[in-house]
Amino acid sequence: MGEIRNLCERFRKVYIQPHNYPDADAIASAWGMKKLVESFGAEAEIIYYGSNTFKPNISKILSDYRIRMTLINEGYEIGEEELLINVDCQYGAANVHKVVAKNIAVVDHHIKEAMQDYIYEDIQPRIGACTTLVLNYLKQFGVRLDQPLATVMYYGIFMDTDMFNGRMTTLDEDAKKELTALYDKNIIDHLRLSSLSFEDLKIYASGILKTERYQNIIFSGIEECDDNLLGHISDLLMEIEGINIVIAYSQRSNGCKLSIRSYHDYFTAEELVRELTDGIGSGGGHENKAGGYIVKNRLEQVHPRVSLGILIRTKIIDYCREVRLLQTGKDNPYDIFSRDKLFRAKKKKICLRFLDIRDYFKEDVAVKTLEGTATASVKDKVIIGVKNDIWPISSETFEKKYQVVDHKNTKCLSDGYLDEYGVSIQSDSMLLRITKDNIHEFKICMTVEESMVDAVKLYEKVKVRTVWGDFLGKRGDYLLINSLEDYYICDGEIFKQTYDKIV
Ligand SMILES: [Mn+2]
Repeated sequence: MGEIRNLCERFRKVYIQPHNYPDADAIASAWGMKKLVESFGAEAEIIYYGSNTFKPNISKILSDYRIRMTLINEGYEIGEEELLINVDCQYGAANVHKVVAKNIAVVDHHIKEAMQDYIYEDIQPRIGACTTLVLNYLKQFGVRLDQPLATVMYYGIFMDTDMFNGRMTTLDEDAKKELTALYDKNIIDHLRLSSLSFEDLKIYASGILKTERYQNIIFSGIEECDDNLLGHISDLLMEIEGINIVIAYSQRSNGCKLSIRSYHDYFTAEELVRELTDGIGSGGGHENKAGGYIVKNRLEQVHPRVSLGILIRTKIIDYCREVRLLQTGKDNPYDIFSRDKLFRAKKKKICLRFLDIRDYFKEDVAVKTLEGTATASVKDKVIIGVKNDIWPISSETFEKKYQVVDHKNTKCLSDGYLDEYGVSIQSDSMLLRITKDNIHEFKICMTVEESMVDAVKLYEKVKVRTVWGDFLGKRGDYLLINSLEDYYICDGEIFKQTYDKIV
């Protein structure tokens, strides 16, 4: 992340370009990026392609806060000593006008499109709003957030995450929390209460009429509409008696926007959106609400000649039929998986970072990976694994499975795997973020040799309900069994790195 500063300082001028017809997230990202670049002492200008008339809420932001953006035409060119930063989009993609430029950087939260040689790139498709990424840069470089910037950024995240409901990661949650302390509530209330136009009402009505029901699930394909309108529709459909899953989707020029609700006993909205976007888009969210995007090009490559509506229906219905639910302490995995599939596995001697929650917190905490949250108390410890994976463990179990290593310089498997956004542990009053930059400060433990488990490779999706929460295993993951009360899912790749099969 540090290199963005060196980069900006190398150029005479920096142009910041969001996607065409910029929305709230694009504008907030561009404006935040402009302040960042200016804080490095470089000159910055926001350029965009589209129209000079905007929806009322966007117009209000631009005029109230005097955000200057230059409308550009076809064939716009910047110099060789100048830098172009595309935000909330990727150079060469269909939704952004191609500026003739030699030096290109990208900060975006969509799935990576073209293999392009950027001199700097930060593409994080899991993150709900590009604004969240930009906010992290501002924080990292100590740029002071004034109320106008905080308000615009808050609104950017609000709009891009289906009103904080869909596609939120813990990083977006943290950003929201931080901006809430600074923003102008009156402006946000005003914007919130003017996000629909009178014409939207017709789309709303026709969307509701065009729903289809399959048992407990509702599908609704809606014509092109505002993202937040889609959220309103799925919220309303969720209130229908007997329905506990809503899948609402709306076509866009280069894809399809998804808004999902689930109050199903064990399918979360988040896992449904992941299932739908797997390989063809991106998505995220929470237990009850999630959002995502299917990219048209990907869809046509992976599922040629299939109508989107049919694909969505089949995927969801099949998924709800296929997943097997296991509850620790109740379901016996030895009865469910055939004996010849089970094998013994021994934990490799590996070193991982860990921490005692009580060293950092005085109260219960939420242990957050970008993908989900577990809760733990001050008496527990937290192990920092690989691939942004962390989990709480009771001190009792810790004693049995790990031993503390005193040498600060021991090589740890945890160290190379966190990204710059990392993971976090949070209580009501405090936030501890663990990233690749501070991982070395944490204590080290080593797995003890005797740690053996029974394991089975999964060929179907399995969801395990444990005391810590629900965990979903996909094909290729492993179910590891300590006892009938204690079994859990282990990611396929992590299993290979941390266990040896005993033959
Ligand atoms: Mn965006």
